[in-house]
Amino acid sequence: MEISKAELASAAAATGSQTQELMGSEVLVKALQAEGVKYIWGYPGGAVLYIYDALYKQDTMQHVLVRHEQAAVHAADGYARATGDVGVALVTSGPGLTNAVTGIATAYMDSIPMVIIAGQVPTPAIGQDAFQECDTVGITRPIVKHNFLVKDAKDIALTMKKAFHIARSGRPGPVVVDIPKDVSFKKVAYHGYPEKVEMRSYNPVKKGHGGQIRKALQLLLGAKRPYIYTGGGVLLGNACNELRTLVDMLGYPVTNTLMGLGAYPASDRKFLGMLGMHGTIEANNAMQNCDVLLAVGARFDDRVIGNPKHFAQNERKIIHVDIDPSSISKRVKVDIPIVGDVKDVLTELISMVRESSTKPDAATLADWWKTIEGWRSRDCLKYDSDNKQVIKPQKVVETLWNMTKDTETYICSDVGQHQMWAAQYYRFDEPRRWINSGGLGTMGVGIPYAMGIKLAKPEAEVFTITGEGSVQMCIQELSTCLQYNTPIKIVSLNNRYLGMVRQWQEIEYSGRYSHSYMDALPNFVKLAEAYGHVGMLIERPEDVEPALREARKLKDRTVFMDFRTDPTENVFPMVQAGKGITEMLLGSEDL
Ligand SMILES: Cc1cc2nc3c(=O)[nH]c(=O)nc-3n(C[C@H](O)[C@H](O)[C@H](O)COP(=O)(O)OP(=O)(O)OC[C@H]3O[C@@H](n4cnc5c(N)ncnc54)[C@H](O)[C@@H]3O)c2cc1C
Ligand SMILES: Cc1ncc(C[n+]2csc(CCOP(=O)(O)OP(=O)(O)O)c2C)c(N)n1
Ligand SMILES: [Mg+2]
Repeated sequence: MEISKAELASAAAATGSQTQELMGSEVLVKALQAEGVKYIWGYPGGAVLYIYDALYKQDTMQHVLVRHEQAAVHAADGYARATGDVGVALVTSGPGLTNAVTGIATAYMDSIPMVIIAGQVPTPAIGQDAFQECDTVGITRPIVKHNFLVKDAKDIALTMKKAFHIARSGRPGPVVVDIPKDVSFKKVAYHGYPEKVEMRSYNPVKKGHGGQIRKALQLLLGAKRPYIYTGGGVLLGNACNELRTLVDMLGYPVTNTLMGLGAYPASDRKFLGMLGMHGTIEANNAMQNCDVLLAVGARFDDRVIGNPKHFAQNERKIIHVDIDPSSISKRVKVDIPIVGDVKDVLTELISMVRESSTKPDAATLADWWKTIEGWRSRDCLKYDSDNKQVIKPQKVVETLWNMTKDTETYICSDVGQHQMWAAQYYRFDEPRRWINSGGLGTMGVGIPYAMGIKLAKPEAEVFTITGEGSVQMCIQELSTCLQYNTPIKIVSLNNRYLGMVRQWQEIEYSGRYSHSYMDALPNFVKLAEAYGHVGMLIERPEDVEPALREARKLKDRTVFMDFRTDPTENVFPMVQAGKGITEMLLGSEDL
């Protein structure tokens, strides 16, 4: 649904100062309108019926009725990741909320700005084991940035203002607002949406400490083997241009985490690829062997540094820029902490580099690059790309990349081997085009992420790279895709295995494939057709490109492509559990 400017203006007028007598649910709708919300993904139930009634009476926001609350949160989360706006989901009390928990935890682990509105039983019934009651605040406390239980309708407007502010400021994250049914029903005087919000105990720092940034500059300019390691924080803080400028000025090598892909253009020579468990040799070796590491909006995840003792064997000075002080020195000891917003800090660093009379030593840097090029020449992502017998999963991703690299394309993924191949073989040159679950690693996000994004970006092509295991976890959303005309393209790398589990069992459990083979898979072509979409079965390597081309031509249709891929293919490089990041398996010859 296209929302006209006039409609948006009328929503904004909701912030006017005239006092109105409104129900709590109507105040909630005004608050959402004033926050500029365009889409809400949700599912109704008894506790939210007044809210749904208020939604019925407005037409500036589109509500999307999903088929499972988990998908409502994932879709709103995907929308938030692609646009940078706060994603909004609405669920009922009890099972509605518990179904949403996986989605909330997924967003929390990746620091995604969201507001989740949950219905609650009426206030007098709370604690009475009422029908569809659950302790929403208690259940969600460990997986939210913050949560609220609104006990009085007069508090709704300010609570919503706080919820949006908390969700999008500082280190972003999901905020749950729990609204009892009587609160949504009660009438209150509405004086307009608050313009400002102040919370004494919540004041995230934006500007980094000038002295610390200067110290960082000195370290960086004096480095012999510098390395810039960046993560999801650069995307969340919209600082990709600043990162690019800094890297160009310094000429230093740069890497991204899985969550940071696209923060720096992958096709640039200074980019060494993703680092970590399935990172490239050059990215991991540079991480281990650098003497000055600039970490920007990245949190030294266990999948990135491998065995911490091995990581600590090499001495290096670490500068860590992060908006969340609790992220700093959490997993590794940092020499120069800089708490602040990545955009502000990089802007200041750039102007200091510009003004500085010291420049990086060209000869030393050239030596470092020579070492790196030596690592890069191993070409660790090489695979059997000419195989004519069986479809190699990497080939599907690479073909897709070649076809779509010059168009506005969003690539979502589920979780498993296919996710890693997508990260390794699709080269992300633009920010916010790679949408996946990193921290929680939630199977099932793929379809909801894609449909959330397609609604916001109707002109863009939206693909989900998935596996036959993951895709079944939210497959019911194919129905939502039809209802709301969000034509997405599903690239299923069907290896008939819970491949990532099978890979671990092959490597770490001596080939004891305990419950990782998926027998009795559905006929995905017929399934897609049953949902009103197009299904394709692709079994031969020579059919990969024509199938993708055909699917892209069907612009207005959701297409499910069931690629039968090599069931025994593994993701390499791989750092095994307990190993250091340079102790990589590079291929089956290492097993
Ligand atoms: C199967 C599987 C395999 C994986 N393998 C890998 C792998 O090989 N390599 C890899 O990298 N990951 C891998 N991951 C992902 C991994 O689990 C983590 O999710 C990821 O490494 C974390 O990325 P990040 O450090 O960029 O942090 P994020 O989770 O993106 O956190 C962002 C950081 O930036 C900070 N921040 C946010 N906003 C700002 C701002 N405005 N200014 C400053 N700071 C800000 C936050 O406080 C936080 O510390 C894998 C996941 C799965 C499911
Ligand atoms: C909800 C959930 N359950 C279990 C897991 C553990 N897990 C990680 S990858 C994986 C296998 C995924 O299989 P599939 O979707 O077919 O992808 P493949 O690895 O074969 O590409 C499993 C079970 C998970 N990440 N999420
Ligand atoms: Mg599989």
